[in-house]
Amino acid sequence: MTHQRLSLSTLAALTAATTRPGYDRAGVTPGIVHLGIGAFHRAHMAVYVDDLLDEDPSWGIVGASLRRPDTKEALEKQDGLYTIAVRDAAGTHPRVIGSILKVMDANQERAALLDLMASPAIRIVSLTVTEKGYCHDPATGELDERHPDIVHDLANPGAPKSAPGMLVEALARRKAAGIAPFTVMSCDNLPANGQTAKRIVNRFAALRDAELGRWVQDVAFPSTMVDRIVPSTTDADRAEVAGLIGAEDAWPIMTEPFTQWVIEDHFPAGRPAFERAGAQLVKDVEPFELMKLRMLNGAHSTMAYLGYLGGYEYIAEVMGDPSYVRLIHALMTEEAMPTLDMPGTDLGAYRDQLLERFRNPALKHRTWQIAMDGSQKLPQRLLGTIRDRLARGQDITRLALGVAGWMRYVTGVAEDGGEIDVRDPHALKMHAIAADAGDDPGALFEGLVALSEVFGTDLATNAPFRDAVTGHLESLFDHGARATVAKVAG
Ligand code: CS2
Repeated sequence: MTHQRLSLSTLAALTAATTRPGYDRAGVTPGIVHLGIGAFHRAHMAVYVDDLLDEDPSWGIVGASLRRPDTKEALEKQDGLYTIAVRDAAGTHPRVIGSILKVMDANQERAALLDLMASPAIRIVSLTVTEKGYCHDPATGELDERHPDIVHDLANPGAPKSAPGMLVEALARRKAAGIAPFTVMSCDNLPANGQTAKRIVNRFAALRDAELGRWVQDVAFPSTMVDRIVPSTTDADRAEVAGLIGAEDAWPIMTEPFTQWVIEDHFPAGRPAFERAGAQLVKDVEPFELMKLRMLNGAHSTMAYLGYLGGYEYIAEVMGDPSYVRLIHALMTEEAMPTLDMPGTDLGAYRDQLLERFRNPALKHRTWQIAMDGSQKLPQRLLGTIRDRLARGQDITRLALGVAGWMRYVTGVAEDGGEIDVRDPHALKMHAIAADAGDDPGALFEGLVALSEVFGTDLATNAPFRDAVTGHLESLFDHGARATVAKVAG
């Protein structure tokens, strides 16, 4: 059956099973610009804002895509509307979200986007630009001043390409017009994401001009911990959503029931009442970020590399293998949890809830998707935990297996000799390192730890770390991922 396209004019005709915006969309005005309008933002923050627009319609979102125009092209035809399909074993529940008023292509509409960001109505600029969008050195957290986009933006400050360049140009325009700054809210999966954004934006502004640098020091950068699992949407998902809502949606989002958002309450220019939509507003987000990165994401990346190598396409399949479950259970319980300082939080219950979420049979979350950009993810997911434990002379067996899984994965050669499509900013460099090392675990280790922006010099020269990782690598080359996981998990 062919359906009409989802839009404001077809909203009333959607199936009764579809939840729709509970406010008058025509009365919503922009208060937030969001940079990096990917699937995650649309499954997370845009939903919280959608819950609040009935109370205050001045917080609509204008999204900006920094890289690809596909979201803009799809949502333009749908008046910004799209479906989130919330899936679990019990079924799929569709909800149409209306909080995104429009999407702008930062490359095509740079001037108009900067004008909007500089206008007084915009009080928050939020970000999901991924780890690499910060143009920083993940090991030190400092701006990478040699990054080609940063070099470009410092030479052409009025026509920036990078997220730091866009933020600083918009802030410079506000300063020139006598308009108070917006709050910058990072929603990326980085530790101390607000601090990181602040460090990078402040440095970029100071490099542009000392006075601007001083003015930008007063901008607020609250940190946030964000959590919702969002696999990429497939054509089969689109077909299912069309049937469920009774309209064609080119850009739906598939996600899980669980959602969590912990926000540092520091918004001098005001904010929506996020707590009314279920967000936790706290003084210090950092313990929550560490808990999520080290437990959820640390386990996720470990399952992604070792699962992919072991022939598992989806996380739920990995969870069907008892050795892998024992491995990540022990990784979280024995190695990650003792490094966390979370008085009042039941970490065992948090872990058990994560295991349940990973088991969600309806969520087709590919190991390959999570495996992407490992060089940017490893530091906060596994290496920080490893550092803390090594400093106390503690065991790192399972964490080191996660790292060895990554090293084996980025060789680009699967266990059956086929090619792995490694997506990573360092993919080419890593390919060359692996080609030089052949199947010599020691050489592969030495080549990869020389990526100092990932490992720092401390880990590169740490003997217990080297011994643990190369021991696992040897087993991965000789016996494969499934046998190695079974051996380590016991
Ligand atoms: C995943 C995360 O793709 C990945 O690297 O580990 O995107 C994960 O699904 C989210 O952080 C969950 O909040």
